[in-house]
Amino acid sequence: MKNYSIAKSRRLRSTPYTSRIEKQGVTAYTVYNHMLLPAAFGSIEDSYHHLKKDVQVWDVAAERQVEISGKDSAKLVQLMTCRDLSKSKIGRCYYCPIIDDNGNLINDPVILKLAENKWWISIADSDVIFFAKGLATGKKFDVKIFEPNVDIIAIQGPKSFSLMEKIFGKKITELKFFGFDYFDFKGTKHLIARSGWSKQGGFEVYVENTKSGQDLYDHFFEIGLEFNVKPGCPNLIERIESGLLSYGNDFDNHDNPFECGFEKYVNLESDIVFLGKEKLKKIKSEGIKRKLMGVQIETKEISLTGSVNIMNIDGNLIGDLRSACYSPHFKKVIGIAMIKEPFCKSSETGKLEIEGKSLALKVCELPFI
Ligand code: THG
Repeated sequence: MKNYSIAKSRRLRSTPYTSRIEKQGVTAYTVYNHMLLPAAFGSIEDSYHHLKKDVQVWDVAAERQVEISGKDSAKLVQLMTCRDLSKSKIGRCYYCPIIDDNGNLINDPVILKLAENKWWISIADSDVIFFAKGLATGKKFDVKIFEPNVDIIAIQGPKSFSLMEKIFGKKITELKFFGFDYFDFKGTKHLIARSGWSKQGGFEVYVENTKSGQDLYDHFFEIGLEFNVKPGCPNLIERIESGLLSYGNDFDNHDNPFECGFEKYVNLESDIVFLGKEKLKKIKSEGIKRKLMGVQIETKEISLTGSVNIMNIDGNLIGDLRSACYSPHFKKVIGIAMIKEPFCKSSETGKLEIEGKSLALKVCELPFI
């Protein structure tokens, strides 16, 4: 397949680390929240092996924040998500489906509770800020909503703990998963969370002071030499094997949280008020008609640019493939697909056609590993 370069412009925002990753050899970009998000530093498979063994530093500034503050901020944040945040604590992150009035997904951010009346919604790729502003206006809520200058650096991989300890001290290793606190780097405080879009362990630094963040970015590579640190980015193979879902790829505004395996983040029993609650109750009582599943495909390479229909032996449509990659672990292509009932069960078989070739596949549970 021919590759094309990306045409940069003001609309396609750079990050404070763009010049650095370009010196370090970024080879592909994707666009996320109207911003450059690195997608490869050479071979994705080499990067996958390195991420599972050592430590990587990622420019994930494209994970933008929607800051909501003010008297009605907790009410507005709760109105947007089906996850019960009534017992949420300051200093914690919460993975929260954002739901519209049809009970469909708008985004799947990490929400940080910074203070009783101050929240950051760390968004996936859709314009949550306009949804929030529309709701606030309609409901006459007393809130302030804007996108702050926050540019996340993620430190991911098993050696991220040693690297972070060397820079920030022992205290950082005591952070619990999805907890955050403030840590000093050369006189500047940074919010650091134990989180990140890989299952290899790691941290995310929410950089507000750009200059200090850039110094810290460089410092990671000086201090990290002994841990074989490398620049990286969210890795397609690692995230599919781990079952980390991607808004816009695996699901979008045509899908509901039950279909996407988010039921543990849906709270219909408590008396919280959120958009789409009645719709979700109805969907739950009627039962879903399709679900995101894993698939294993009998081939060694794939490159998806959109959905691909999945048929069964009788030639009936049973679902669509939404993401896929070659998995070094399974030694075949694996993918994430929306599969219709009654076909969404392990060991169901099917086929799909790519570039005129018919490939056999097997349905399986998520996550793969
Ligand atoms: N970090 C931050 N912001 C983000 C992402 C991130 N915004 C965009 C995107 N990623 C949002 N999507 C996800 C998807 C999964 C997770 C985080 C963000 C995740 N899930 C864990 C899991 O599935 O095991 C834990 C979920 C839980 O609390 O149960 O980490 O990566 N800042």
